Amino acid sequence: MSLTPFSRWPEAFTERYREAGYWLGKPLNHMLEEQARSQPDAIAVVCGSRQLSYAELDAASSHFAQWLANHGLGQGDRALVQLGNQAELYIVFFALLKAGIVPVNALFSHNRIELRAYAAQVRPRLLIASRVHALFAGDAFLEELIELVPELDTLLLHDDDHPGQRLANWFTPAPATCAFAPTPADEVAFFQLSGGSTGTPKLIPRTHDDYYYSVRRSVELCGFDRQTRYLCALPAAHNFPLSSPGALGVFVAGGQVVLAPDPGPASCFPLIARHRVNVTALVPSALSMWLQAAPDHPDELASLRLLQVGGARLPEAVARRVPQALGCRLQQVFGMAEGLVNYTRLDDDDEHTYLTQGLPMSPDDEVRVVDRQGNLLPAGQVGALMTRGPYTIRGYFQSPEYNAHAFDAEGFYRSGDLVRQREDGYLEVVGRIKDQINRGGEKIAAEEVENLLMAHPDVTQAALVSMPDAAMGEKSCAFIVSRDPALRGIALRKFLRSLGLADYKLPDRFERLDALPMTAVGKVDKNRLRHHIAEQLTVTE
Ligand code: OOB
Repeated sequence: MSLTPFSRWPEAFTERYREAGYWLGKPLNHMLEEQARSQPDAIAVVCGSRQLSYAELDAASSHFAQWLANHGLGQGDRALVQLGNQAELYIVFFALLKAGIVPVNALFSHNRIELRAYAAQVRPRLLIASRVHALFAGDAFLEELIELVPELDTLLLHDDDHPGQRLANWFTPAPATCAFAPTPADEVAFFQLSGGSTGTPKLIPRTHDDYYYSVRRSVELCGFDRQTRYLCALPAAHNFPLSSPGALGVFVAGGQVVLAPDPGPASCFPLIARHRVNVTALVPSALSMWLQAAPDHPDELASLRLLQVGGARLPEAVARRVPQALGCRLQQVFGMAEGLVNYTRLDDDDEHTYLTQGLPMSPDDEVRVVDRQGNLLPAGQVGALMTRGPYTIRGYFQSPEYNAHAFDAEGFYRSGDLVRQREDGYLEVVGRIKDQINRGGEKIAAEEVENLLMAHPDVTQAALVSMPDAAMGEKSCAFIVSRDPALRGIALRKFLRSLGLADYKLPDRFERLDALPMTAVGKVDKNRLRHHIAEQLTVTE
């Protein structure tokens, strides 16, 4: 059975990262086993009225791993998982790691198009999904997936209304008939999802070694310990609440994860008060909602000590309001599922905390800021960010052509962000060159939506650009050239929905043009389109 292929780090780097103590040669489930040994009865996860101790989380995931092994699944197999913010997500994640099965954790907001794209790439033998999700309420989409991936032979559906299909049934002891083991630590453990800028979403292979290091280093920098009570309010499978330091950081430190169904104040504030939560992570658009709601809830946030904000640009004025309004410290986090994560440090002065997006977390993170020709720029100048290091991938999964320009010959990843690096190494994110919309932290690849719009029989040209939005930071606007003068935005939204595109990728606004403006080199002039819509918004406001 062959393991999941990926672009490895060259030998010299591998040796260096091992010698430096970054890569331990231990699988990610090691963190859980350590806690189950040293403090079995401590609460690891709180989810609604349920609580799971470390011993319970460890046992449930081992039982499920055994069940999977008994069913002939193990090393070399891959799984497609779609679960929301619930304890099962962690049990399933650790079970798959223990059994050596490599999962893709799709977001709960993902729809047919995204799941089909992931399934087509990883060819899963196992699907774990929820009947609560509209996609899996009936069997039509399951059949579609099986047609696409005939090797998909084990389907586990989480359904609280039907006891036979409760995932919990697989978390109870199974007869130990088959052996199971995680993949070797320097092999792929699971896939992260990229925001991407291309037609099909790219998958990010993360090894145990690199991911475990990024989590341990994050824990160190963010001061997580056994007293940490972390509210997971963002989608739990996303890299930020999973690993920066996120839930895995809490498990490394031996603290407690409290799951929230969504990041809204109405869900989160009562949970913070009830479980005396002291740290959480938000995207800037959620923070704005919290700042609005906080004055009406003076006591509920009393336990909060640290608020991490990242995923999208945080305006300085909003950043500065955090301590007063929420009674806690702010930490800015600028990260990417491909690897590199930057943090402002807990003892940074106001200038760094409010004006920068932090410093790379590892001494071995290599950062370059380059001009259009790829020349290195001196500190203080704005350019494109490139990076490599002990937890930054060397290539996307099975994408040789795309990798050829996403990575340079020395293995540096081109993140597509425009940054300024200060003399002291701190980064400021000032913009982006990748063709992406960052809608309140959710990333939309322009090309993916444009291709789908062009599939409409009456659309001849389409361009998706960002437009400013007070609540979300950015929203998306689709410029359309159509042969049918009566074609409406509402019909196009309906069309995209019928294709099965995730809701957050549906354009927020449509504009009709007779032709798209072009640049001198014959590309669609998106700068002009962005200016056009921004101006129109100022006029109408
Ligand atoms: C996080 O990861 P992704 O993969 O969803 O998105 C990465 C991209 C970055 O390349 C950048 O364009 C943007 O999101 N971004 C920020 C930012 N943090 C991320 N832009 C401005 N300011 C920030 N603070 O978003 C992610 C992964 C781990 C930790 C935190 C965020």
